[in-house]
Amino acid sequence: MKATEDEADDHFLLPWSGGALGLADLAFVAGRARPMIIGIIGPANAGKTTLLAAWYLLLGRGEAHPTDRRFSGSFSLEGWETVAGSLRWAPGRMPSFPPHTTSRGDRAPGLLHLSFIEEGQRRSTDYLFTDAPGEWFQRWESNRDAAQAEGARWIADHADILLLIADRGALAGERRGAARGSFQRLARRLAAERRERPVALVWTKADIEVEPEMEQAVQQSVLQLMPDAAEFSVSVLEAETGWTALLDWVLQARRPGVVLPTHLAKSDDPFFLLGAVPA
Ligand SMILES: Nc1nc2c(ncn2[C@@H]2O[C@H](COP(=O)(O)OP(=O)(O)OP(=O)(O)O)[C@@H](O)[C@H]2O)c(=O)[nH]1
Ligand SMILES: [Mg+2]
Repeated sequence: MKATEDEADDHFLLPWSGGALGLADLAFVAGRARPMIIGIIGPANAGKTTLLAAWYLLLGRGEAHPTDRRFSGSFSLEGWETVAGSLRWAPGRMPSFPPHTTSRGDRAPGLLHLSFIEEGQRRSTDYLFTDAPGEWFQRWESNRDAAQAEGARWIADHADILLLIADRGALAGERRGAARGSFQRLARRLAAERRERPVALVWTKADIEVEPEMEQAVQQSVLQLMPDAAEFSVSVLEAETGWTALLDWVLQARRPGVVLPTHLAKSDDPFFLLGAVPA
């Protein structure tokens, strides 16, 4: 991936190190304008980290071409390399996958940063993608206030765009009944928490066949509660699946017109420093 010269000044000459960003780094990214936060919500093993890794690799290889936008830098290249390191796949061949995301008792997700510049614009827009362990959402789906679901609550509170992951592997597997029940609880929780934010149902592992009744039940559980939800399917075994379409949708989604009260900037939560910066 290569940034333009302008953007290189902007991004790459900063003395930045480290992997994914943490909460304390948010104010730094938000120095330009409030970034868009993309919350990736799904159970353990659903393919959330793989989704991020695949985007990074496809962008790096020039195989994902978001409409009217160019990649223009990242503050978390090391973090991207860490998630993508094991996913160097060739079309049609089973890749090795990123390791399970561990929570280490964290209270907020790892954040991976990308910025894109829209054609004809001078300023780029920052995007932060959450990479959170599925266990957080499995606690949160049945109890919003569950202990050790703090990170899931953080995402539900702060994300601007929400991706709800449906794992075709789990929904086709031996424990598919339990996987469906768990997905439906998660969809209900998300519907209760989403406010007007854009939501997409994202089927991962599209190479795996799911019974049509199962597919319909899952789809319905989302559409009944969130009729405006978009829908995408992706698979790392099929590079031509919806990777670019989903990325396009994310990059074009707009946050609902919420104006954060400025007194939030005095909060102890570093996220609210973002409220102090005009979008
Ligand atoms: N068949 C198939 N398997 C996939 C695909 N993507 C991911 N997987 C499998 O799903 C597993 C879990 O993927 P991850 O991306 O680690 O899942 P995660 O949602 O980040 O999981 P946690 O970090 O545990 O919450 C991988 O190790 C692969 O075995 C895919 O496109 N097709
Ligand atoms: Mg993960």
